[in-house]
Amino acid sequence: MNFVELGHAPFSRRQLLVGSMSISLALLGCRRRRTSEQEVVDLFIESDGDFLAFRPDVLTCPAGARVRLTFHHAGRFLSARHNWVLVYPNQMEAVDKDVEKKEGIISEEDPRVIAVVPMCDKGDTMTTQFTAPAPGDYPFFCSTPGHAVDMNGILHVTE
Ligand SMILES: [Cu+2]
Repeated sequence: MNFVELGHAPFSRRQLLVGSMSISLALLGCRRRRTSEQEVVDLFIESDGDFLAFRPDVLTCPAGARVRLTFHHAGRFLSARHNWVLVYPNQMEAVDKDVEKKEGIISEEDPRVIAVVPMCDKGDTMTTQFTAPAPGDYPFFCSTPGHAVDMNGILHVTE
């Protein structure tokens, strides 16, 4: 009994090692492939000078893409702050109303929110990254109290 156990122990340990090594290699391979296959899309949007509007007000990207969105506050005279908030369909009014008394500061933990560029002062440029959701039209807006009604647009996510 003792002899058999001794004889088998090193062999099964080696098998185990080889087994776990190939599993971790497979995982690594998967992860690497997924990252390189994920399309990266750079989007740029700014405030329309001192107007309460985005320029452009329609953005497009493919579903599943890694989006790097840069927002620029292009105001030159007015000191109102702007941000860029992307939400799920039909959530703009509710999210906007909820932050009305918090100077428009959005929590990234809010499940209705897909992505947020923090509040920008005149001349600021900020970037956010997110994975584009399923195909559809997603509203974006500025959550500075009173801005969303004019300062909004659509992210058009294609197949
Ligand atoms: Cu604004």
